[in-house]
Amino acid sequence: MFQILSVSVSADDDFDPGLPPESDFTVLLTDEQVEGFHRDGFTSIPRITTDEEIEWLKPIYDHLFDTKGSFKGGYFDLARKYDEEGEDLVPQVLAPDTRWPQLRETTAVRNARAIAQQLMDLPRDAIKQWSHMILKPARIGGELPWHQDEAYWDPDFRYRALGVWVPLDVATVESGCMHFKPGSHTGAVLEHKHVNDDPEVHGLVAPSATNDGEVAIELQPGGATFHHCRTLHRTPPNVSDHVRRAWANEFQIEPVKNDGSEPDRPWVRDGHVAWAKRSVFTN
Ligand SMILES: O=C(O)CCC(=O)C(=O)O
Repeated sequence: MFQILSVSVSADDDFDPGLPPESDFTVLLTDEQVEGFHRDGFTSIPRITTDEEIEWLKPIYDHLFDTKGSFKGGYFDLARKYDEEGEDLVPQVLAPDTRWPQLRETTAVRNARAIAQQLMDLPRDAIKQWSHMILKPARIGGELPWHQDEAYWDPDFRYRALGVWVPLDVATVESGCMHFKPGSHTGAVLEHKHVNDDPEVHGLVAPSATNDGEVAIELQPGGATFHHCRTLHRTPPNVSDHVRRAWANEFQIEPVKNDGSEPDRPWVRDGHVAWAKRSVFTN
């Protein structure tokens, strides 16, 4: 999960996805699943939206990744230096819903928001939503190593946030499904580094995290995982013969300034400097 950074949207093509298919499909978590989320820091459901909506989302998703340019700065590969030439291994599109606000009117987001409210026990207006999409190409999709989403964020603020991750394709261990460390959300934000120890690479890694005790959640398209912003999670490389597309929706309250006692996160500062120097912003 990533804090929204400056991205500007330009509608420089005429692709029009229209409105999402209408559906009254509604899902909430059982008491057991809510309890599991609070105990383990994650839970999952087999379905958050309809097959029809997944089919509506796919051309939007593919268009965003095919064109790369609809968002100035909002497209980059998580596993290598910003805007470096080469084949994309873990490309990401930030805030696709600023380009097509109807993405927020989907069954997936309606159900995800209702479940976020259930898990955070907060009124609807208190919870903000944003989203990003991460693609793992068939056979060559790279890994996203162990990290906590909060490690991406300014340590001077207190957060209440969770991520809802929805695959558009079958997500298995082979294709890069979500893996979680149960209970890790109750601890501190661990020391993180940028991948390759290079602040020009957006992805972070918590070097002290190991795979011991991890839980992999395999899902069919249209299923969903939910995780707390401190839960350690990773996704392995996609070694399958099919693409792994996923849409992550994030729900959070407005961050609140803390008392300054949270340990510094120098990697966040280094990352902001590298982000501001990107050629897409300076040229
Ligand atoms: O899509 C992925 O591979 C990773 C997603 C992730 O880390 C997240 O949604 O927080």
